[in-house]
Amino acid sequence: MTFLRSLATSKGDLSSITAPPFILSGTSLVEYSKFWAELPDLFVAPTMILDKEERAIAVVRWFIATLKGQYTSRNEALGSEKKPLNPFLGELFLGKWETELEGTTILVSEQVSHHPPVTAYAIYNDAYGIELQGYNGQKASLATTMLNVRQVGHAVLYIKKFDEYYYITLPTLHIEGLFYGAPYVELEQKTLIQSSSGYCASIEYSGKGYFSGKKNTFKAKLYAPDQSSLLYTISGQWSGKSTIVNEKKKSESFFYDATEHKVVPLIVKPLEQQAEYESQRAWEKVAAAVQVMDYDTIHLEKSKIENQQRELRKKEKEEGVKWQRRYFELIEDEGPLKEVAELAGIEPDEKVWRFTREAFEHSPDSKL
Ligand code: 0T9
Repeated sequence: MTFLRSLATSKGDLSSITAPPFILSGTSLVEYSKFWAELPDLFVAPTMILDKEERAIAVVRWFIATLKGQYTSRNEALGSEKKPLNPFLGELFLGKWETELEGTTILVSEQVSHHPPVTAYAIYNDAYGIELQGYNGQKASLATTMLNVRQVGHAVLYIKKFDEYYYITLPTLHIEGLFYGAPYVELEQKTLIQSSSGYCASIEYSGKGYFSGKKNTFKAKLYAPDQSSLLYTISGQWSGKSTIVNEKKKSESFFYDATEHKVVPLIVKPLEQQAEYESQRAWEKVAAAVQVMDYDTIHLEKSKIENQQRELRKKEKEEGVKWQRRYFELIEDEGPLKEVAELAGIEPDEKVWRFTREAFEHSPDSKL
């Protein structure tokens, strides 16, 4: 009851929710950025496709493939969705994927705002010349049986070889199963993937019994530049199988099977080599206490971090300085991206968080 009441009074700020111990996770939300590239082969695949249209399809395939990790991995690993730790300002999560064919793919994720919480990230593979960056926050509201979560922010995929951008909006989601103490995520509404090449994909989501009787359902439409014609329709389950229909030829073929793809684990430095502001090191004691459900220790160790943060903010105020983000900056979106967003009728954010790669590379943090 306390939990449901705290949900009701959270005023859209999910970080303020007091969840019962069994629903707590020892993982910080800053880690969730890794779900964008746990399938490095699909992440770099578009860089090898010369045809624009085929390339746009490969981008949609990679995007669809990320959803299972993003939205069902906690259920699979822990039995239900868990409440992540609320990252502190400046918290970092760094890592890399090393695979035989794709080489090194790097992840830099940083908590760039605490009130409201915003996480920014960059993921790049130089061998293939591809980079994803983005930022996200959440706005929640409680309905009768579920928690609705709107995502703020967007992601941008850049392919160097073709100097091509893909502007990706984030789906709205809701949490079901709250009353049974077994929460899980379902996606709703849509994602737009607008390419600077003109191609645009609109992906619509639904749960049980909307398009079909199945959970995690989607229907994606890929349009030619200027939305002049519908080229492909892709449908199925993002956590399962999907097929693609060529609208001109009216032929159907296999698109993706999420159950057949194995995620590549991210390599994170051992805790003793991490800086104190790196997520897993900073939350080590809290995470250990969550493991054994020692509520007192969870509370105690969390409070230590919170108090430390309060001290920092106080000091900044006294000295009249602002917290310096480590590797991202908030800038006005005047570049080519603004136009890409407008192609799809997306109202771009006035200011956007962008990765400052030089700053990262000049720091010891880049030694992964
Ligand atoms: C970005 C993702 C996001 C973060 C999570 C809503 C949620 C926090 C945000 C949107 C990632 O790219 C994708 C996946 C899952 C999202 C989380 C699911 C969830 O429940 C939490 C919120 C904060 C809660 O934990 C609410 C508490 C409780 C009702 C659920 C256990």
